[in-house]
Amino acid sequence: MRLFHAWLSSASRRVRLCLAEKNIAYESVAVDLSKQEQHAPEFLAMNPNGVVPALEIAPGRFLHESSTICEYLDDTVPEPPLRPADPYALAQMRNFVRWTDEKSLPHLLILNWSLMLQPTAQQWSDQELEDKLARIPTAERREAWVRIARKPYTEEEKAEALRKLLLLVERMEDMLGASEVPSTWLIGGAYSLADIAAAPFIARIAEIAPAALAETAHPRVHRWWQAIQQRPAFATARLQLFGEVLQERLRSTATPH
Ligand SMILES: N[C@@H](CCC(=O)N[C@@H](CS)C(=O)NCC(=O)O)C(=O)O
Repeated sequence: MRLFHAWLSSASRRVRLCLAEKNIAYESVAVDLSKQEQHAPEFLAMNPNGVVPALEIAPGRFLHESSTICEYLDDTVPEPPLRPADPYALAQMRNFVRWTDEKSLPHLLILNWSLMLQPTAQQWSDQELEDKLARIPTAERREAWVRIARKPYTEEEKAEALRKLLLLVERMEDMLGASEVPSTWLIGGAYSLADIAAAPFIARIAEIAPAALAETAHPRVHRWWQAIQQRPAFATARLQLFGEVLQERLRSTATPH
């Protein structure tokens, strides 16, 4: 298998976590989002949405959408199982994953892109921007790139994005307190793709708003975050700290070469 991904991308991190839990060997192919490698025709042939990740499961056979990829991996490599057997719990799991896709990712995008992509994108000429936009397959992402290149998100918009991202912590605290039998994990009393879906967002919140994960603020999410970081797969999946990567990039661009 070959995974086309970006180290800091939440959707890619999910798939890496899933691959690591299942101990699946794969070739890692890093896609540079700041160079729009995800919009190149070769990449669009793998994922027509022009976003990472894409997984090559056999020569020339590709999957996209992190949640779909994770379910495929759980179907084809059943051990350890990462979905509840009970259909009701499974439906809850899927709804939660979808909720994070719709309600968490767009807000994290605003915060991450402002840091990672804006410095490069705002230097493009109008012609460069136009050429790049022409290769982006979805209107939603074209708009996001226009914002980053020409109309940077304001401090108010970023604060609002963080406020909305933090709703995930509230939701998880409720979910973790709702089950009749207390469990560390979100759905059905066992570690699942729901926990994997949330992990990249909570990892980012741990960096930008750590107080939200304090024991005094959200004790159940606090325990969940401690527990997920103890899993061997967490280290294997390399959810490096954003700040560290940013510093590293700044150092390498500052060094003449
Ligand atoms: N729903 C998709 C979201 C994928 C996604 O948004 N990927 C982002 C990184 S987390 C990306 O490739 N962004 C680059 C772009 O939009 O140009 C999934 O879960 O796979």
